[in-house]
Amino acid sequence: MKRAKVYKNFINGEWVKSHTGETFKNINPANTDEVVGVFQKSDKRDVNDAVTAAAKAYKKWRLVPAPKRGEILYNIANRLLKEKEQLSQDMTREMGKVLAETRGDVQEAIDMTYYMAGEGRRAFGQTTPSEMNNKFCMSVRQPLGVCGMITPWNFPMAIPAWKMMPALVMGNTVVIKPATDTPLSVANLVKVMGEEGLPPGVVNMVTGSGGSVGSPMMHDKRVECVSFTGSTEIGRKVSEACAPDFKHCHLEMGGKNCIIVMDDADIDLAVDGALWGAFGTTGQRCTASSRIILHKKIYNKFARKFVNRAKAIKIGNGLDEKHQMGPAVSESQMRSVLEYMKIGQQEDGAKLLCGGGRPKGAKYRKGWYTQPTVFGDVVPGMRVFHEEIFGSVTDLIPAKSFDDAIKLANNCAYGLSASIYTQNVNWAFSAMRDVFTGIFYVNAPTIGAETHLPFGGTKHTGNGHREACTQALGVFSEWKSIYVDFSGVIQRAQIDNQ
Ligand code: UN1
Repeated sequence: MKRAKVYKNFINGEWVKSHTGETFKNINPANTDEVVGVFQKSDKRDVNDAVTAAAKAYKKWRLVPAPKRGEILYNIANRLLKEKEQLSQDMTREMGKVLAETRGDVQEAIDMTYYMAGEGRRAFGQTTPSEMNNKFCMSVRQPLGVCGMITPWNFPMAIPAWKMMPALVMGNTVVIKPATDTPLSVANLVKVMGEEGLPPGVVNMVTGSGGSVGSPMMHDKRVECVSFTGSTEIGRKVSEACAPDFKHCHLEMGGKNCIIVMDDADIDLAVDGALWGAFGTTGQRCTASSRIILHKKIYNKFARKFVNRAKAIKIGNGLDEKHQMGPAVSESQMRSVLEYMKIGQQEDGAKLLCGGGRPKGAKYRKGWYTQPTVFGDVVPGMRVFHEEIFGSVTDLIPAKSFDDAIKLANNCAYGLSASIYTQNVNWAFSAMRDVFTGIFYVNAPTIGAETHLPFGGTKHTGNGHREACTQALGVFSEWKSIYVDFSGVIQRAQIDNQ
C-alpha cells in the first residue's frame, strides 16, 4: 500500500513537526483501509509557538492597509477557485460527504473569501455631526490581535474560511485548530493562504485534540478572541475559558431545526426539501432538518411519500457521483447515531418508519454508513424530539393547527434554523415573526445559508454573535469612537451647548 503523506503544522510560514514527535491518522470514512494523511498530534508547546508567531506578525499586519489585506484575500479566492475540484476530492476522502456537496463547501469558502476581500475596501464606520461647533465625530473598527479558532468536521473548509477571512481582513492574526477528523482541508486552505501572500505568522495551523491544542489555545492570555463551532457542551467550556479575561468569544453550536408543512403546502416540493434538509450531508449539519412538523391533514400523505423517497436514497462512497449520501464522518459518530436509532424505538417508543441501522451488503462493510431513518408520531418529551443527533435521522411530528405547529417549533433548546411550507402569506409572515431562530426559510428546507447574510442562532445555538456578512466583522474587531475638536477652546459635551 502507498504510504500516506505526512502533514505538518503551519507556524510562522513554515511547515513544522510537533514537539511531541507523535502523529495521528486521518481515515477515509467511506473506506477505512485508506489513510488520507498523517497529521501532527500537537500539544501546548506547539500552540505556544503558533501564538508567539501570530502575536509577532500582528504588529505589522494590523498596519497593512485594509484594501491591501483584501487584495491578498482576492488572490486566495482566485486560487481556491482554480483548485476547487482537487480540494473537493480531498474533502470527500477525509469527510465522506458526496462530491456535489464538497464542491459546495469549497465554493462557500470561496464566496466568503471574495466577500471579505471586498470588506477591505469597505469595513464602514460612521461619521456623524457633533453636538458642539467645530468638532468632528467618527467611529472606526480596530483589530483585536491574535484570534484562536476551533473548527468542526462537517464543513471542513467553509467554516474555517468563515472565521479566518473576516478576522484577517480586519487586521488580526490567526491560530486555527482544525477538527481531528478533517485536518486536510484546513491544511490545503492555509497552504494556499501562505502561498498567495499572507506574511509569515499571520495564519498558523496546529493540529491535534481539543484537550491538548484547543484548551491551551483558549487559555493563552495573548489570544484575544476565540471563535468556536461545535457542540453546545464544548461551547460552554470555551465560554468559561474566555470569561476570566473577557476575551471575545464567538460560539456557533447545536441545532434541532424544524420544517413546518401546512395543509395547503405543495407536498411534493416539501418532500423534496425535507429530504435534502434531513439527509443532505448525511444529516451532519447544524442546520439539518431533524424535525418535520406536519399538519395532521397531510401527515399520512407526506409520510408515505417521504418514507418511500428516503428508502430510495443511494448510499455509498461520495467520490462516485451516482451516490446521494455518504457515510458518517467517523466510527464514533456512527455509533452515536445508531444509539439514537435505538433510543427512538426503545426508550421513546416512536414509530420507526424506515432505516434504523447500518445498510446491509458487502459494499458498506468498509465505511461508517447509516441508513436514512425516519421516526413517526414523535411528540415533545421524547429524546429524539429534543436532542441533536447529527446524523441520518429525522422525526415526523403531527400538529393540530398552525398555532400548534409554531408551539412545537419553539419547543426547542436551540434556535438555529426553521422553515415553513405554505401558500398562505399570512401563515408565512406569522411564522417568520414568531419562530425564534437566527435563520428562517419559506418554501425551502432549513439548510442552504448564503455567505452574505448573517449566520447563527438563538438560545443554546449561540451567544448573540453572527458569522458571515458584515456581522462577522463585529466578532473580530472593536469599535473606536473618535472625537476631533478643532475649536481651540474647551467644549464640555452636554453642558456648554445647553
Ligand atoms: C453548519 O451546518 O454548521 O446553511 C453550516 C447551510 C450551510 C452551512 C451549514 N450553508 O446548511
